[in-house]
Amino acid sequence: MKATTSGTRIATVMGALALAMLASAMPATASTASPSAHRAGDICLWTGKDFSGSSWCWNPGNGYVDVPPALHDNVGSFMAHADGCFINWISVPDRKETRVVRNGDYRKVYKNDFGGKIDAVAPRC
Ligand SMILES: [Ca+2]
Repeated sequence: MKATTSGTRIATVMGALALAMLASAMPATASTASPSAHRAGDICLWTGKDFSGSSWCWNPGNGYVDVPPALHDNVGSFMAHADGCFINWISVPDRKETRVVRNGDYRKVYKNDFGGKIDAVAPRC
């Protein structure tokens, strides 16, 4: 009887593990299928204010990335659904100006601020 009970427990734990794995895999699948430009987990940049104009999204999994030419020193607005870091290179590779970006941060008008300087995005400063 005792053996049966522990066997059931193991099966329950395995079932819970499988569900947890499925749940953690779901957001990635959903975001890949989303037609929206801004997916969960991304930091998206726009050339215009109020999230208008050309846009580009960065994901922490991309690592360090130089922003596309259209957005170089030309970010009008941004929305962050991930933590990251905006970088303005003063002198590569040792002098840079940075801004920490937190999940949930956004700016409708950013060009008059650091958006007019952004060269790259990275997972951390
Ligand atoms: Ca710059």
